[in-house]
Amino acid sequence: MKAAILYETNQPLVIEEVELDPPKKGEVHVKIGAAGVCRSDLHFMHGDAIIQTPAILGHEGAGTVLDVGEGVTSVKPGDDVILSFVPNCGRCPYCLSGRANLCDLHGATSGTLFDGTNRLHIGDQYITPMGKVGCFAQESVVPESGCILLPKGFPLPQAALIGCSVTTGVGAAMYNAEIKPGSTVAVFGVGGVGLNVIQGARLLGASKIIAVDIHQSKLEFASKFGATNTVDASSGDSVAKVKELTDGLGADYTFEVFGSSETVLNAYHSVKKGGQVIIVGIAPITATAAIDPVSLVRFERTVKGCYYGSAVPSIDMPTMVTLYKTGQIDIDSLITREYSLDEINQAYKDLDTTEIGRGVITKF
Ligand code: CND
Ligand code: ZN
Repeated sequence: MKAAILYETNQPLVIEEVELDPPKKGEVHVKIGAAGVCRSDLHFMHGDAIIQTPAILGHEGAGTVLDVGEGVTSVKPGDDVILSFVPNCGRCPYCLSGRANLCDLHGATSGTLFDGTNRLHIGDQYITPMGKVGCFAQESVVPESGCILLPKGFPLPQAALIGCSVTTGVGAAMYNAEIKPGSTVAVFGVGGVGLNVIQGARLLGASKIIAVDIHQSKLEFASKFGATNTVDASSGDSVAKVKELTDGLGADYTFEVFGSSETVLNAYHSVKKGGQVIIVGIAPITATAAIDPVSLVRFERTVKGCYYGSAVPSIDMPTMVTLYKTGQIDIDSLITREYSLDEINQAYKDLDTTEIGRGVITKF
């Protein structure tokens, strides 16, 4: 089958034929139908995050089950599924305490499937599937717990986005921050994930939702998803502007959804006393952010990390499906560009420019 392979950082992905072994016990063979263009993949391409190469990136995907390994009971050939990039073991302390997004076994076996081996190779050379998904490919073999069953006929591009940006963004507002109705929110970075934080905040009844970005086109687009105010961070002091829009207090909740020291600090300094700062963006591995402990204490601020929307994929992704089907979240308008797998390098160039919304690979 055909896949886009990362051999070296800062080099284009290479489209190549790859061998995919059949699913083993507890695994599922999926034909990829759609794969979202998320910034997390770009971090690996730039060397801002580390993955064993060669690797197949792509963690925001959906597809159709082709075949199942021994013991698989929750899906069968022909079923459409969302792929979770944190398949979970169901037995570790995190899974057992309702925090499947932090599954220990998933972390301990990162770079391989749960049994420590890989199904992807070119000859003797094994290839790493990002997040046990690796959906920048025609097919993938994933753990059963990485397959979230979809209702019949659900569109796969929209399903793919539920596989990361929707659950990550809406989940950050809903499950991590648990935004209270009437409160004020500022979102730093309104790309694919940030727009979903905005629609999550709107859904939970935030009274003011301030979109902060460096591109005017992105700020205008954010209004479609519920942003009530915008701050252009490309000029001037975005912290001062957020404060001005919140009666000098700062917002009740600020979300960092780009991934840099600068935006983390801006989100921190824009939150009001007693407020919450939720960090969603993945900063480069070498990044640090110097937060002064005195303001943390005296202003009783809370800084929280949020991975995968603090969601339990098997329970909360079906909730996202329902929110979409009932018109409470808009995924259709998020999808602004469609590509073929062959165009993947262009798709990532577009992500890094002023293009609004989310790109999705729909032709493999
Ligand atoms: P995308 O590139 O679509 O959005 C990032 C946005 O940030 C863009 O609109 C930029 O213009 C904007 N931006 C850049 N610099 C600034 C700045 N100084 N101030 C304000 N805005 C700025 O990326 P994405 O939405 O796909 O991903 C966003 C981050 O979220 C990224 O770091 C990604 O790796 C991370 C993420 C995290 C998780 C998780 O589980 N926590 C899951 N998926 C993605
Ligand atoms: Zn993502």
